[in-house]
This record gives sequence, C-alpha cells and structure tokens, in this order.
Amino acid sequence: MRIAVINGPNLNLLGTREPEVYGKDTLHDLERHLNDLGAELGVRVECFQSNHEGALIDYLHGLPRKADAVVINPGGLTHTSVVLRDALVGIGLPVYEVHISNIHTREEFRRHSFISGIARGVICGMGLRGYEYAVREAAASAPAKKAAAPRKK
Ligand code: CA2
Repeated sequence: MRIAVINGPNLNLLGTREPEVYGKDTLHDLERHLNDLGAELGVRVECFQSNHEGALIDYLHGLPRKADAVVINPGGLTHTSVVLRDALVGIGLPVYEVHISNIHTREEFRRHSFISGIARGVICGMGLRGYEYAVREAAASAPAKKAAAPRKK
C-alpha cells in the first residue's frame, strides 16, 4: 500500500508564520513524522508539496502507477480550483482532504471546498494531527476498485 501526501500552495511556510493558526512544526517535521508513521503501519508514504497548480496536477497524473490513495491539503486551491478537483476525479484513487484549521469557523470564502464532494473523507480543524488521522484511515481502507478489464473474446 502506497499513500501520497500532497500539500498545496504556501504550506511550505508551515512553522514560519501564523503559528496560532497552523502550528509551530515545519513541513519538513510533518513529512518526517508521516514517513515514520508509514513505516510503523507498513505502508509507503510519499510526500509532495508545490506552490503551482499545474505542478500539482502533473504530479497527480503520475500517481495511478505509484499510489493507492491520496491525502491532500490543497491550501487555498481548495476554494478555487475546478481543475484540481477534475484531476483528483481523473486519477480514480480514494482522496482524503485535510485542513489544519477549521475552515468552517474562518472567513466565509473558506467554507466552500471544490474537493470535499469528491473526497472519501474530510478532516479539518485538528491541526497537523489531521494528516496522521487521514494516513491511518487510508492505510486501513480498501483501495478504490479498478475498472474491470475488458473480457477476452
Ligand atoms: O487550514 C488549512 O489547512 C488550509 O488548507 C490552509 C490554507 C488556507 O487557504 C485554507 O483555507 C485552509 C493556507 C495555507 C497557508 O499556509 C501557511 C502556513 C504557514 C504560514 C502561512 C501560510
């Protein structure tokens, strides 16, 4: 079982600003923790972060060959990106959406997510532990069913 953990724009700033909202740990701390957790659970965790929508989509397109589930915090793209949603649907893997903060108690524009409607699960407001919960859940859940192969004549 392989789990891709993806962070979108600005999440490389974790631990450097707004610690009251996003905590004190850096992205590097988070990724190391999730790699250790993967080893403990017997799954492979691969982490990726980009500030570029197109780079995230290119990365997603390569995932069906190397991952069984996606844990994603799309950052601000959560609230704006139809193309990210389309890419997540297109790859056909189970998606777990994570937000560090509770997007429902913040500004009105953060309450809508383009991703939640296609996600298998959504975790928000639990800080960085949300990623851990999502990885545990992805590791425990069955992968998405692959489309049936065409029958031989
Ligand atoms: O709560 C979350 O995880 C968010 O996805 C974070 C996004 C925000 O646009 C979403 O509404 C909710 C922002 C990511 C910015 O990350 C920073 C981290 C540290 C310092 C500054 C920004």
